[in-house]
Amino acid sequence: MGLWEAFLNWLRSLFFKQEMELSLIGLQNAGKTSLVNVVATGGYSEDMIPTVGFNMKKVTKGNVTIKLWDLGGQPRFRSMWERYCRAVSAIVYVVDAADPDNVKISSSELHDLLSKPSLSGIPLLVLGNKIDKPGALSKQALTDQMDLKSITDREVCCFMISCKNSTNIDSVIDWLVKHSKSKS
Ligand SMILES: Nc1nc2c(ncn2[C@@H]2O[C@H](COP(=O)(O)OP(=O)(O)O)[C@@H](O)[C@H]2O)c(=O)[nH]1
Ligand SMILES: [Mg+2]
Repeated sequence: MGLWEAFLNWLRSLFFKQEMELSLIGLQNAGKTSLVNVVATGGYSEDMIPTVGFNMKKVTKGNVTIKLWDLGGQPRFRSMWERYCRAVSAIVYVVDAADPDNVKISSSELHDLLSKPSLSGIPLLVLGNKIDKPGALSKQALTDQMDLKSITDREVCCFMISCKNSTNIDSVIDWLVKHSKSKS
């Protein structure tokens, strides 16, 4: 095992000791499932939330619970997001940075979600994924197009990542560890 892989594994082991509930959200195809896999390297148990038409999964490992769902195309169920998002330690929002046509939709979905009063103050981590692909947006361009600077009611952080190449996954895990409740 290389030094880098050993370091990532150490970060992972820290992460799964934390007591944490987080929401992982984004448009379909953004890379949410890939992110869970690359953070966990397997071993998650998955439960579908048994709500008709509401495509949400709940994955649990150790003390960490991740509620994960695809946004877009389900406006009828939007009132439910709020209930599932409430009281999480952090909202992680994944965007396909190599699909500029979708960034606008992704942005409006995000701002829509954040406008829910019960979600105010919950820290937000925005991840521009697929930076291994040619034509992927820069961090600056993504920040501008997602209008992240306009979000002032909470802590906002943005990383550019590649689930495929494990780029910046260490920064993601590190941020999550810092935003979890430490177990007493
Ligand atoms: N090139 C590249 N493809 C990725 C990356 N992350 C995910 N994908 C691909 O994007 C597609 C959608 O990923 P998935 O995790 O299923 O997205 P989800 O719908 O948000 O859960 C799949 O074909 C993945 O293999 C990445 O970092 N780079
Ligand atoms: Mg998925």
